[in-house]
Amino acid sequence: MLNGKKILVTGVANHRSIAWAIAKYCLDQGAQVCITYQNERLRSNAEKLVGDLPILLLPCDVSQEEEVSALFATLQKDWGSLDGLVHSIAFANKEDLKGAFHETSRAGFGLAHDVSSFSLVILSHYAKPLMEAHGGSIICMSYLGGERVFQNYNVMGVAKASLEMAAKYLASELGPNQIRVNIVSPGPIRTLAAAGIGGFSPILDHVVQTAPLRRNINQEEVAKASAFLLSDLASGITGETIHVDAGYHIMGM
Ligand code: 1JT
Repeated sequence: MLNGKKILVTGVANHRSIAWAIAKYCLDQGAQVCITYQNERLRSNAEKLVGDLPILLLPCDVSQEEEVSALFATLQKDWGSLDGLVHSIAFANKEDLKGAFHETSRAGFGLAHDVSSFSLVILSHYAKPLMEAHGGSIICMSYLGGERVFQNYNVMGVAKASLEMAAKYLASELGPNQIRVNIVSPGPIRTLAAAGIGGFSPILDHVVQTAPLRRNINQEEVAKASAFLLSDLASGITGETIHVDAGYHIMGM
């Protein structure tokens, strides 16, 4: 499905990461894959995951512009071009994911938006020159909390709304260069991001009771939808959101 495509995957923290499932699936589908790790602390983790798989491993903290430009300089040198970019990065302070949203600090609000939304803009900016000769596909991970209000999701919901609109402005602007930009919106999954959330189990249980498929979804299902959007099967699709959520988002009462 992705034979010969060169795909950059950001946001691999550990074996549970959505980004890791996407990287492995792309590799299985014949792509050349590069994953990034945020800092030295997470480097050995990433190295162990990669093991002897043919995956390129490079550092990139998206909050540091020099690291983003260095990453794409290396990809330009090693690969010469890029077909796919996967944005699977989000961060908010723990205290901003509970209690009252109106108590979010200016710094916490800025941090969540910088890491979770602006990072798509800066990565796309640097990816554009590597993609524009042959076109490309950019995807990002959102959550329904960016469209509807969920208790405790708070500042991340506002940051996901920002991420989704950033993806649509990018889709409009990069479309003339045959670069597509789409959004994947998974249902809740137990990953490192969810580990910090007190009371995550009731969220998963509620999906089982409510979603049309009466179950939760897993990382591999997100990876399959992502691979579709990265592939030429989705050549006519841009600015779109695919909910990989067992249908949860269609339900009212
Ligand atoms: C972050 C975290 C982004 C958790 C996230 C996230 N996107 C989805 N989740 C899981 C989640 C969390 C809550 C929720 C539903 C799903 C934590 C670290 C920062 C980035 O509430 C309905 C709170």
